Amino acid sequence: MIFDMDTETLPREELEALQLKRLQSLCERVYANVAFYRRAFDEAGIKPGDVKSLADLRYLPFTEKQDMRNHYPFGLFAVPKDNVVRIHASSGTTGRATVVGYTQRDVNNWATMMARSFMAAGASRRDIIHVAYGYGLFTGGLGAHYGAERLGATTIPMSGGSTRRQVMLLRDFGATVLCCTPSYSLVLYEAALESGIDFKELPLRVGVFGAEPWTDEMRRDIEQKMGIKAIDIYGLSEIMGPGVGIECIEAQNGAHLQEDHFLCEVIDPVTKEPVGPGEAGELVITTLTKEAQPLIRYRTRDITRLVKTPCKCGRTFARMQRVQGRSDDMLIIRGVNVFPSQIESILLETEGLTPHYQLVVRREGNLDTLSVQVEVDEKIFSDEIKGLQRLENKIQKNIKEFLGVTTQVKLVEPRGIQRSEGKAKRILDLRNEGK
Ligand code: DLL
Repeated sequence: MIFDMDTETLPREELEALQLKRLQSLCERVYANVAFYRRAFDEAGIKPGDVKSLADLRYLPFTEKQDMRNHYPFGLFAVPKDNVVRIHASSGTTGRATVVGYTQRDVNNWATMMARSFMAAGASRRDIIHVAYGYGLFTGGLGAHYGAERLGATTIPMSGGSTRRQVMLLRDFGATVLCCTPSYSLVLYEAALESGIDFKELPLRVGVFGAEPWTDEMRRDIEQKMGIKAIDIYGLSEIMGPGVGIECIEAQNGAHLQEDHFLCEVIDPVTKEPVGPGEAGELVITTLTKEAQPLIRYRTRDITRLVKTPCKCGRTFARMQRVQGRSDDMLIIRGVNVFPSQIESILLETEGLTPHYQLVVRREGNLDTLSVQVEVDEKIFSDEIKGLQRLENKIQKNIKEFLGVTTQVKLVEPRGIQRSEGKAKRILDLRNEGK
């Protein structure tokens, strides 16, 4: 089923006409109301009236995370502060937090986009939606919450943490849809097993999982263990929060981007020029309808590809392929570029390994080295040492063969890798610690 049938299936020419109209009005708005953009347009020698077609987008200035930090906290608002009804912020482990503001209309649009997303994931008002994304400044919890209510579903505002209690309530309330990070779904699964609860016997049928990169191999593992359909949801706080894009349950093949609200491009992160159709690069998003804090050509750092071919669900919105990783997370190991997700795919194809892993990067002399720590399952763990060493060598060889990087693989006992209640920390970077 489709929540906004007319909009989500708009023929592409009509969609593009709508996007152009919205882009033109956006340019007028930011030029008139945001000093940062007025200056950026002036420096680029562009006036809002110069935007005559969507192809003119490429002449507009980019916005980077650093620009948001430089104007911390409210310097990029395009409306008076009194019109802002909500603030979110991303934690920012390094540097200042990135702040995002919303007007009432922004919050309403977001709720609608999340309701669309739930419906694309196969949910309806008859569902019980358990929201285990964190509530607070993080956009996951409240974003999913408002969308679930807009859909008319029964919403459980669980937030993250208290894992054992979550599992009990999942069972007792009979949740049919679970929202959390893919890595946390596995933590819930383990906790359930320990409490003698089998997810396959619960009414749960869909997981709406995102906020961190994950692979199709990880999806298969989750679906098979939990007996659910696992749907990929994409979003980022700077642009809105969860629901910028979501896979449909019919195809489970790339997240449909909400193109009536977001204009999406893929660029080469080095030359900053658009890549060819279907090629991989950095996703860049322009918010077409955001009032409080609109952004022009925001560089997400997420590496993906856009697919515009028709989808069997009937939606015409383009699909972004799974995020390969953030350009910031790309490791360069002895000259070879590698994303954690590529290692994850190889690990999960190997029998006896669990989806719990961490990559440790160190510096030796001038070179970065990578060690892969991955948990084995109970069965393998009871093997003799020789067997474990053989397995380590086999994984090392596979990684070398498929990705061309030399790694050191270390098998870890079951539960030896730290669990997270939100985004999993896949990379432990010890390069600056002199180790
Ligand atoms: O993670 C918003 C969100 C909440 C999305 C719940 C989905 C579900 P931030 O904390 O600002 O916002 O982090 C955004 O997380 O730029 C990506 O690098 C990554 N990310 C988000 N969703 C996915 C996904 C939320 N489905 C950053 N696949 C983004 C891969 C994702 N990476």
